[in-house]
Amino acid sequence: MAEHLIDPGIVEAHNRQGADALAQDYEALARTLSRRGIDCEAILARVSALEIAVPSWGVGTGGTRFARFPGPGEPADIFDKLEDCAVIQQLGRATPRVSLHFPWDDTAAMASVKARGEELGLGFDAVNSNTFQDQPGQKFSYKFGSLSHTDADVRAQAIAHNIDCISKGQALGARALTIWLADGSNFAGQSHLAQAFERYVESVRAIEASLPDESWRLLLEYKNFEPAFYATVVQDWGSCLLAAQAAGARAHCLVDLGHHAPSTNIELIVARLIAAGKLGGFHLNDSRFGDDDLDAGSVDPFRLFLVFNELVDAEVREAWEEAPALMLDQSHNVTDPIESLMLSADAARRAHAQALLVDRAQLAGCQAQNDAAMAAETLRRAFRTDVTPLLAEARRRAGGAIDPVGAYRLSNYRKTVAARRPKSAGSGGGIV
Ligand code: RM4
Ligand code: MN
Ligand code: MN
Repeated sequence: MAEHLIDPGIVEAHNRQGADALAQDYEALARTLSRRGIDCEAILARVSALEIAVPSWGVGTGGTRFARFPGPGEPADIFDKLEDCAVIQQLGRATPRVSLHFPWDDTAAMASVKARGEELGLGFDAVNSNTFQDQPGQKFSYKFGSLSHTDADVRAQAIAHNIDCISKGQALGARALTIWLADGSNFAGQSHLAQAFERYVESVRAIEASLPDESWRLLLEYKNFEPAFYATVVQDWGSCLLAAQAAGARAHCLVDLGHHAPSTNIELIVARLIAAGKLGGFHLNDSRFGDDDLDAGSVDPFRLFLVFNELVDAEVREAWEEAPALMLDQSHNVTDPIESLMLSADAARRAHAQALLVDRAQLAGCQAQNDAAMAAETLRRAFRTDVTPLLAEARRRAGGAIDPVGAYRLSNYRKTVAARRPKSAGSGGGIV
């Protein structure tokens, strides 16, 4: 039995208030779906099984490059972060695992992190390495790159850090390492475009070879720009796919929704990576411009739905051996991170539910007949279905809150932790 940080009595009382309305709304939805030949209970079972990992770095207040405005009761270390993640899971019941970032989550008490997770009912998802910042006492600087650096000693240091992350992940029971590489250049001619990529591939090949066993995966991110603005070594899904193919069977691509130019057709990229057998996972978030790291589905829920539509389609076609891992990756500046992460997990489940409602036979028929209008309408019909009662019912049955944000606010959790956690300092900007 997991330790509950929010008094279950508060959640129960709050649920009692919403129970009648939910029962009526769920029944109405079940009737609507049944008219469309869909069993609401079957969709509920599928949605309840969808698990999304929470990023440890997401529970702190991030910021922009210009400033960070800390919130009250921010987590000071990984143990505080686990508590916040446990609250997200207690109320939302969609996020049973946490994704750690090293060295941000390093602690002298590393051995007890797993045990604390277990007490709180949390497991561990992909671990993340960090060669985009220099750490105190580090021998070589990453100012001019890490895994793709011109100097073999710097590359060796970055590879060793990644291997260290793998062993930390092993101790936690994780089964994947995610690498986001900041390497790139700011001036034409600064870096040899082909050779930098070759060096990166050689480095990730060494890391893939260090994975403990066949169950492990190496997840490679790509990002179109930033912090390098002229050329980024792994700037797009094509580069990422080339690297994953060269690095070995356990290397896969990770699609961070925020790592594309505006208006990029991300669901098409998803379809291509599935076809190549190299879609390893997602960092879900939303954006208007680039790596904005806004709450998933907050700007463009239809795009999130279209991504999940590709995933459901691939599953129906049995297009993969292992489903891609779903993780959130976001940064908060003006919201309480706990609320934002609960809402993002809910948005992912909503998109999944809507995608499960797509009439695939009808869609295939429209496509075969080149009936563009009805094909689009088939998708929109699923997207327009309000599955809110289904998501709430899934949480209620799993012991969570019908309305997680409402229950969270009622609990005064943030105020309680603010009283005992040290006040976090503001800063001149930074990502997390
Ligand atoms: C990057 C990338 C990585 C994350 C860092 C914090 O933009 O998305 O996944 O580790 O941010
Ligand atoms: Mn990411
Ligand atoms: Mn990012």
